[in-house]
Amino acid sequence: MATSSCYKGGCDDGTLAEYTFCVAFAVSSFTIRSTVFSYAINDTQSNMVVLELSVTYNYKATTLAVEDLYVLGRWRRACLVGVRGHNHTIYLDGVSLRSWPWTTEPCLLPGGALVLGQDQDLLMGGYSAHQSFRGSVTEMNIWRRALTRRSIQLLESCEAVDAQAGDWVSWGDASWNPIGRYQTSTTGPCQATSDSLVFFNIRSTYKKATEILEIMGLELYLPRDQTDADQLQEKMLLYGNNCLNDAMQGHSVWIRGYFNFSSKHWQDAKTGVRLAFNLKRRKRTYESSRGAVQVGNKLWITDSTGNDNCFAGFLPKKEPIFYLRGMKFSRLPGKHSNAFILSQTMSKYLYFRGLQHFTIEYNSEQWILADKFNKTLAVYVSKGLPVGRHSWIVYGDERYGGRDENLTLSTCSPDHFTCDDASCVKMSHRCDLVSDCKDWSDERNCDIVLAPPGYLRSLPPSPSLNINIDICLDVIGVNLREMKFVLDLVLELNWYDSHVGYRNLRPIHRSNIVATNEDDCPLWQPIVAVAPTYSFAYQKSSVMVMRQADGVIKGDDTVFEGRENSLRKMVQLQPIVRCNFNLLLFPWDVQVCSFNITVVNIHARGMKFSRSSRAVYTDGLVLEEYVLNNMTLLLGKDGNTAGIKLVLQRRYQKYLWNTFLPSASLLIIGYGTLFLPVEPFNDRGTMSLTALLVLVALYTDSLDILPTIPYNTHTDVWYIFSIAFLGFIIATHLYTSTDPGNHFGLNDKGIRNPRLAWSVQSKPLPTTRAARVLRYARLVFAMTSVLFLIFYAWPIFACGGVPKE
Ligand SMILES: [Ca+2]
Repeated sequence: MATSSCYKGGCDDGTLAEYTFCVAFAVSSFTIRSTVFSYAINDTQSNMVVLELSVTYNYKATTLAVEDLYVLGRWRRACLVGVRGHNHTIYLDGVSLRSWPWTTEPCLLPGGALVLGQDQDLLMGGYSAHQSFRGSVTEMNIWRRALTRRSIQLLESCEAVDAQAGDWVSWGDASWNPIGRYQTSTTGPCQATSDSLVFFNIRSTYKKATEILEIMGLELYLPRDQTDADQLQEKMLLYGNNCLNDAMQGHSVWIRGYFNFSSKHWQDAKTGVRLAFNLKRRKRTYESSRGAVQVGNKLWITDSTGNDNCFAGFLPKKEPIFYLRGMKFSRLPGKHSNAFILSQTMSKYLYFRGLQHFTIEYNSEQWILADKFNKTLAVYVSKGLPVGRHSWIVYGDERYGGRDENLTLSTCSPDHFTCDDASCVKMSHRCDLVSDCKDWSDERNCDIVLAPPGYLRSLPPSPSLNINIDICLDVIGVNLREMKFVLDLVLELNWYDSHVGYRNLRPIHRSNIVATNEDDCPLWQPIVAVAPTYSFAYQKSSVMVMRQADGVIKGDDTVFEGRENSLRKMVQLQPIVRCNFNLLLFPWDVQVCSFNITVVNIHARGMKFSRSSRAVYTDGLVLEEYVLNNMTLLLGKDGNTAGIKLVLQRRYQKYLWNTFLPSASLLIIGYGTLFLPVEPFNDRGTMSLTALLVLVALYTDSLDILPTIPYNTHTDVWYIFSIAFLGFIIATHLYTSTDPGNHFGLNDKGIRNPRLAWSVQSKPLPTTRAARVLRYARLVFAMTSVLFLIFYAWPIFACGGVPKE
């Protein structure tokens, strides 16, 4: 590619203005690098362009995802196209793999050499066997122009016969001087593929045959001409010992065609297209349901699709790759060593040709996986096909002989699950509670937990475990007399168990249930108790896994790490919590109640509750007597204990209406008697006495709602004051009484007569004096009330109702 003068489309500095380089190649076996081509220049750096198992360009070891570049024997065509000032683009099989700008990263400097089949770092840098290409190379052409994408696709489709020769270097015209061992051949990407027919010595219905072939990436065979039909017949006679059919007087095989009696032609059963040639038909051919044809002695007839016949498949040009998976200890070292291509020749019935020297061959009713030294690695005993999930005898260490292992052989890509019948479903559909495989195998073995052998579920996962606890509280009952609460607690505990893994977690965590019962859980889980009652009563729990990180596909499952995906236990429990009420300020009291939630099956030192733990309660939670004012979560000194402090404010409004308002009214009535006329005494005395009696009755009633306590509450104080207040009013009335039976009366001079004090007064007291006493009494009682109210209300406001602890 060295240029010293300008050419059409060239330029002064010697670089190409436009170029296209194409080569077709097929790998026959691999070396370490298996370089297809490289461009060497005279500097110390690496190649500018290398196409090998990975594709590297411009010094940078950029690996392009060319997975099936590895398929042995498959023809590929690589093209490198450059336009100065624009891009270099590399194509594989007509598809653009990667582009990079010409200007910023110059490529194909002048003075270099394009080397086929070698990675040559330096111009004339010698050859290395482990970097050599082993396979076929053809149609290497170089153009002085950039072929369009369409032209490259035409090359790929083998349609552009005229345009195949390069206008600068032409494969057909150039003289070549090959070095090393080689041989010339006439095959190429545009020559007809030789063995695309695969015959199966297995009898099945027409429908089943098409299904088996579809799963294997093949189509039911349809002869294109008499040669194809003869080849099918030949293979059937060679391998089809199961295909002898008495009714047909010979071998029988399904093909994808049928005889149309109206047009008197054979037709493609799939597309309905008339075949280019007519198969020889047996005389007694009868009209039958369309879709199937049989052959015996080279004569063809239609057959009922419900009958069992052998079948043949058509291998597409891009052969399906089968992967053998599931070996516990890989006996297939190296990348792509588990990849195989289905093959059949006249000397070998079905066999799977490995991309790296391994083979799976059928031999006396068993399938044998062998390495290149013909050493048996695994055996599957069956007359049927080895595709799908089967129990193989895997030979590892010879001392122990074979061991049964479930292996899969299918065309499924690594992100797909292989159903038992070898069909593929997306890995995200594995264990998603919908059957996607026809045999439901994607929903089998869906246990979530992967615990290592010897896992102890009684042992906490870590000596220093961090548990996040979220508490949601509701109170469903209060017993005021016994000072007990019945709580409804919903606890959400989250922790990580790094010893275990999980399989096929679903995005919705509710579906990842590990256990719905404490006894069934295969993993360690925190067991909680509420102290001080240690009540386990009415407890329900479930454990689930939260999918928080992405999983890794391992074999048949997507595996998630225990240290990245937390476990969650939901516990609903209804403990009865006792709370020692301080009723000194009743009904203005505020109660503080506490209880603890303890994880009992872990060492207190080892555990701690996470700082992000929370406690919430139903907003505006109103209990019978109280309003829940506040709830605090206290993460205690003992790591495994979380304290809950509740602040309950008594709803005193009720007492205002049924205690204080009536009693205050009675006080006002009693006080009002001081304003009544002095005469008659009966009115004042009766009224105040009645008020006193009603007050006492009220007080007695109020005692019933409270527990028995050894001290007086604020309500008691109120009542005692009220009773005393009324008592003194009555006493005042008695004192001022003019009733003759009043022994406390005063004489007409207003001086107590000791002799007459206990005797009946014949003359009433002068009104003026009694009125004066009552006037003083009004003042004294009013002042006493005000003073009492001040002293009564002071602790309520001063302490906010919370008793000092
Ligand atoms: Ca599914």
